[in-house]
Amino acid sequence: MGSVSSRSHRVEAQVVMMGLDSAGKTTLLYKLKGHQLVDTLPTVGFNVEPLEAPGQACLTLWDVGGQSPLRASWKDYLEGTAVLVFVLDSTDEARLPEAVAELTEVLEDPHLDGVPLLVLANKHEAPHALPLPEIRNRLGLQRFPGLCWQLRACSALTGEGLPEALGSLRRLLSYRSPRSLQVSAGGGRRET
Ligand SMILES: Nc1nc2c(ncn2[C@@H]2O[C@H](COP(=O)(O)OP(=O)(O)OP(=O)(O)O)[C@@H](O)[C@H]2O)c(=O)[nH]1
Ligand SMILES: [Mg+2]
Repeated sequence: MGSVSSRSHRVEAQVVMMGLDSAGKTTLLYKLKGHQLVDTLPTVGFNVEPLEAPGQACLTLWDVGGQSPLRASWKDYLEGTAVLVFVLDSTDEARLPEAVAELTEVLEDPHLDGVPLLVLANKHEAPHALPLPEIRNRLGLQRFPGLCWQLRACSALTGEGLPEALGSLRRLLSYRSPRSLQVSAGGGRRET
């Protein structure tokens, strides 16, 4: 994978999307691309698409399959990552601990040193979705004091929350320099 480069105010960045199988990553990718909603199949390997995002970023969005046997290869996608997007299924309380454990393992990879994290609590339109504050508590991301992160609720099905998620992505892309960061009350870090 290529690395982030900045050319006359335009940022080209690799954004890698991970999460347990069935969290909704491929559905999100298609929705963000403006495609018709289609029935997805579990992703074997990855999908990759260029993505026009608000601001001056030109993103390449990687959607990496989340089935259990595929997770060992997640580390192969991390080099050159500008922002990690971790997608959760907000309706799957039973597998939330598994998702947190997988996220924790990914965050320990040295390729993610200084790389911001966007957690998307997907399927939030569902009536039995876990509330965002509960997801925030159960993520326990304060265990990673140097980590710059944001949590957003969204629905790949309805599109709810996706403009805000893209806004967060844009902000996180600009938070890459550790010297420009400070701890914010919201749990993550923000630009000075
Ligand atoms: N209710 C609801 N269902 C969703 C949403 N996003 C995805 N789904 C459904 O969740 C199922 C899995 O979606 P995928 O996009 O294939 O999940 P994935 O994360 O790509 O799964 P893997 O490729 O196996 O890692 C599909 O039936 C989707 O229709 C959402 O926002 N709300
Ligand atoms: Mg998929």
